[in-house]
Amino acid sequence: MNLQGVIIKGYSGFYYVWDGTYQWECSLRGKYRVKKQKFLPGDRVYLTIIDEDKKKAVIEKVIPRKTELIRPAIANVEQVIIVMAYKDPEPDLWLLDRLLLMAQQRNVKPIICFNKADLLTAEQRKTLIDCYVKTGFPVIPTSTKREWGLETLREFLAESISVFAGPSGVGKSSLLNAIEKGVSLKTGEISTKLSRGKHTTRHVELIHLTGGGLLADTPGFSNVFLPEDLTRESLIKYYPDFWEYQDLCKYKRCLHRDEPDCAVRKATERGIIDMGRYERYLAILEEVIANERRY
Ligand SMILES: Nc1nc2c(ncn2[C@@H]2O[C@H](COP(=O)(O)OP(=O)(O)O)[C@@H](O)[C@H]2O)c(=O)[nH]1
Ligand SMILES: [Mg+2]
Ligand SMILES: [Zn+2]
Repeated sequence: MNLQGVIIKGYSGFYYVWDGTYQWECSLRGKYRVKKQKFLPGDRVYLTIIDEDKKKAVIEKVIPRKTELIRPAIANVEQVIIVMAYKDPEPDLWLLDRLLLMAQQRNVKPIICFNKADLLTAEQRKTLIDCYVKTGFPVIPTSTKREWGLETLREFLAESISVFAGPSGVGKSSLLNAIEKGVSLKTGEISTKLSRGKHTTRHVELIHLTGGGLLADTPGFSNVFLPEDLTRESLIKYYPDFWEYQDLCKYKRCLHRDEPDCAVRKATERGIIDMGRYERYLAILEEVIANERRY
């Protein structure tokens, strides 16, 4: 074993591994072939070089996964870049809140990206993102048309394994192309498969960025199911913008719905907590309670 790297894709019996400088075409050591073990993009592996010039190697060992996303199937994802457009399409804040919840629940760091900043005035943009700035998660306004925010986004992507998420049409592929000039060739295959709508059979590929980091483009989700093990009391764990107030509620097990002396509701009435975030919290809470009854 003389090299360490990350699988960026599997393709017709080979795995392609990025070591930080070079890409290696790898086959599996016999014991893995026998076990018919499946490896995913994002898996960290040890290699033995077979042919230095042709960049061929064998995967000797796989480091246990820290996380595993199912759709897209990628191991060890550290960050999800949740992309919404300021406009065209209108931001889907219901989806955004669900994606924030899912990411945190799976120990993936969420980063919010509002794209198409060129379509709104500075003031209009501020109104939209203010409530998310309050969550404490990074919020990055971008425009691929004007090349705004790309350097900031690059900095967040360096060093990590990240995936894009968000509805289609918000500019995920455009962002990837803007961040990594000349990547369009590499993503061409993905785009054509996408346009045929075959999300599930599509092979997933991580792209190594010049500025560092690995990134996967995804077809985007429009519907996200809530995690089944979410309970009514645990929901607020995923609302950092509410935390300051929850300890001030009269009842220890306050769900911040209609309980007397609820500090979260009061903070909302005073405009400190964003009304929209709170209303969507209430709707998700109802859904969680309905799910609890079902199981
Ligand atoms: N005005 C504007 N349009 C953009 C921007 N980024 C992408 N678009 C356009 O939005 C459309 C959808 O972009 P695409 O990258 O395919 O979105 P995806 O479905 O999320 O991958 C395309 O027509 C892009 O040209 C932007 O920053 N500003
Ligand atoms: Mg796309
Ligand atoms: Zn409360």
